[in-house]
Amino acid sequence: PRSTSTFYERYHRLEDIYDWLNRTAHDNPRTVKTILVGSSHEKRPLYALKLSFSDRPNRKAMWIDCGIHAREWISPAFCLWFVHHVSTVKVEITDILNNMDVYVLPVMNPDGYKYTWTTNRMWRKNRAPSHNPKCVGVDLNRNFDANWCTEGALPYPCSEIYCGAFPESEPESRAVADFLREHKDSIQLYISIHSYSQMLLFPYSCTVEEAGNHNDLLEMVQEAARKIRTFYRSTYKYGAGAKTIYLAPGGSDDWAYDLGIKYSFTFELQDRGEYGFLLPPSRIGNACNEALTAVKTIALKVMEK
Ligand code: ING
Ligand code: ZN
Repeated sequence: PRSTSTFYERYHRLEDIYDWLNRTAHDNPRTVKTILVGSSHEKRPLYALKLSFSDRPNRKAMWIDCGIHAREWISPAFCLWFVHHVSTVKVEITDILNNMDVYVLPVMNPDGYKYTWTTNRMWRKNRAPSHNPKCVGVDLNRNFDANWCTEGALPYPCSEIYCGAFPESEPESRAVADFLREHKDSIQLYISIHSYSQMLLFPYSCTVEEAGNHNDLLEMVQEAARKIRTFYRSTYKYGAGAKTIYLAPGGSDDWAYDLGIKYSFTFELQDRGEYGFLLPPSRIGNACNEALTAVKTIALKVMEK
């Protein structure tokens, strides 16, 4: 086995991810652009990359966000892995990029991510203060306007699943929601990357009701899970969020779905609990390749629709 790991097989502190963003845009001026979509509670910029192999305006597009939850380090690692994979041009991904632009937000919760490197590795929420100085942070994946703050979220700032004062109360979730609203006519596919538990989820998580195109969505994740099993011998569960993982209102994928992005997913990457959020760097490559297989499989199926 190789003893050295590449940049993409390591976890990176926030400053290094910002440097990487700049470098990536600078080194690929024709295909990669940085977009400032907003800023965090502590005023850190939220940068997305737009990957495009064409100058035609109003192209179809997909959106991927990572790092909504601070401690899920494999998630930003995947966004970097994905951008690297796309910009070093592999065959199937070219088919996808020839048909759609891709927006990638590598760290949706930079304040929380920073905090996991400096202070508390297991931090989940953002870093917004509340009226109680002991209780900090809103769960950004409970802050979207999808059955907001009903069962599966809590209205208490001390809770790990605090929904915030009102839907989109947080600058991080509002920035993403604003961007998706502005681009909803072009964006056909939304994917949010989390960990852990190896699941490919789709709406709804905020209710046990079935989405209108449930069978389409099911077929897509089923095929993706099948490919992951074949190529990597890993098992991924799949299905509607509420029935596969747990009831959880205010999630980004449910909100994006109701906005009109009818192919909307949340992936839970490795592992199934052995290391949990502390997935060793030696597993980054495998975890990211599995997720990449799922993204490609689903994007190709969306293109056929
Ligand atoms: N899981 C997600 C969470 O926010 C989820 C599950 C998916 C909730 C889709 C809502 C919508 O709890 C993790 N690991 O964060
Ligand atoms: Zn998460």
